[in-house]
Amino acid sequence: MGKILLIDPGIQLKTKENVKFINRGLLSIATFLKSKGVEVQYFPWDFYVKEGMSETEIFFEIKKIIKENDIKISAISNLFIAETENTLKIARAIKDDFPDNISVIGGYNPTIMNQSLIKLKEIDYVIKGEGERTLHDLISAIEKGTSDNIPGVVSKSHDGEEREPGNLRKLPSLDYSILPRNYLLGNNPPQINLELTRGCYHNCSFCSVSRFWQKKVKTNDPGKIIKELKQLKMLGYKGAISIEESMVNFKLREVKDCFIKMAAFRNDFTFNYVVTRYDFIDEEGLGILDKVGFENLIIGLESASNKVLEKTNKHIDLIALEGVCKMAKKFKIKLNTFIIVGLPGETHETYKETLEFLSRLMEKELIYSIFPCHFQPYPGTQARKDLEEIGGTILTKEGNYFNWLMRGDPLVEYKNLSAKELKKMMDSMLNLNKKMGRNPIVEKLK
Ligand code: B12
Repeated sequence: MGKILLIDPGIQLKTKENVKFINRGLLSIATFLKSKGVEVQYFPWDFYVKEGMSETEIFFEIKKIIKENDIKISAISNLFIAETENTLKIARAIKDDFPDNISVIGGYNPTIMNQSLIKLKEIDYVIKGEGERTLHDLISAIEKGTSDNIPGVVSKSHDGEEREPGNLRKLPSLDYSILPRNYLLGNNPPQINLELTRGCYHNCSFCSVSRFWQKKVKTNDPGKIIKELKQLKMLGYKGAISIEESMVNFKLREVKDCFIKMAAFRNDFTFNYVVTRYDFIDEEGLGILDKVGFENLIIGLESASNKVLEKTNKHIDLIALEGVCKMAKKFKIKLNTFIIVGLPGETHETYKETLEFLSRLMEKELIYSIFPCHFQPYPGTQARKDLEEIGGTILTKEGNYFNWLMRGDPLVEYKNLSAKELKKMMDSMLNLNKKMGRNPIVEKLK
């Protein structure tokens, strides 16, 4: 088997500072395959966009790589529903010129939508769930000519049984030297998310995570994280580091100790934000985050109406959450919250409750800024069922994947709340930030 091409279709987030992220899942797959002796080439679409290349020129570049390296398998990451259109466009362009090239896709959206995606002629295999071991098994089977009936793999003729996520600690620490040098080290380098855990114990109605990871939580070896930071420093990486995952619990000794070691790198990188749950934070943890130099802490609040929160199954106690905001005020790190506008069950009253709660906490300087997002009814989630049950309408087709982003227009509307009203709600959320003159994260990502 020759080289395998791993393609990151990039993220289309329109950001003022053109913030881009390394696709951690795809790099983990590349690292694992390399450790098993597979020759890999990593293609980050965003890098070529940043270089000012047009779409046609980028396709030309991909095809040149396939031709020159005689690549037989192209594996594309499709992490978000919002990037599916882009993913399929890439798969189609490759199939058009190289009909024998085998295309594989994996990530959140293909896992959930595998049965419809496998019907497309540009897709040969869909991998469900965690990708490292399954893609390696598929490659080995293709080599032997026995590629059917592999757990976790969907082919045109077979739907492989679900495969449990493996032991995260046994995967190698990421090898950043796989990435094109100019991408990792050039101007405006891509941001890096470190990974302390995979999966989630909770089962929030609007989220795809616990279903994807089969309600399991896998913890990483902190030693691997420190090894990654050492490699990044050695390579000369000068970008920003963040941690955004569902279950990183700053109350745990192992997590605290890992962050204490991270503080040794505070002058080497920018540590810009950490995302976690409000009930995973304590004073000691906040003090350690300050020592590392993290600028922002973001917690998922989603709504400040108990009626809406109950339906999300997120288990948030607003009084306890306010207590955490008070605790965080003693530290340098700024506390910000994610908010979802228009969750099923939202009414003018519930929205007013959320707005009042946020205004009050922002005025008291207990919340620095908010990060609102329109409700996105991902396929396979409970919130999507809730929306259908109350007669809500999805306004964008799944094919219009670019609409599934951030805070442009609402994706849904309800009998009691029109899209126009939801848009107005979003505007007043954003105004809360403006009024306080604080838009660090929102402005960056707008
Ligand atoms: C970090 C993160 C981001 C980061 C960086 C993403 C990146 N490029 O790495 C940023 C901030 C950019 C981001 C943005 C958004 N995100 Co986000 N993000 C995450 C988060 C928290 C972690 C992802 C991660 O790094 N996981 C760790 C790695 C190791 O796992 P992984 O990426 O899943 O990769 C594994 C598998 O997916 C699979 N796999 C992945 N690619 C491939 C490719 C192949 C070929 C194969 C075989 C397998 C495979 O194998 C990998 C290794 O096992 C997840 C939630 C979560 N806890 O997982 C949400 C999540 C992926 N995001 C989500 C969403 C919706 C968004 C936004 C649309 C947010 C918004 N509301 O607007 C934007 C979209 C940006 C855009 N398109 O422009 C959703 C996707 C839901 C869906 N069904 O589409 C998730 C699941 C959260 C949720 N709410 O449910 N996100």
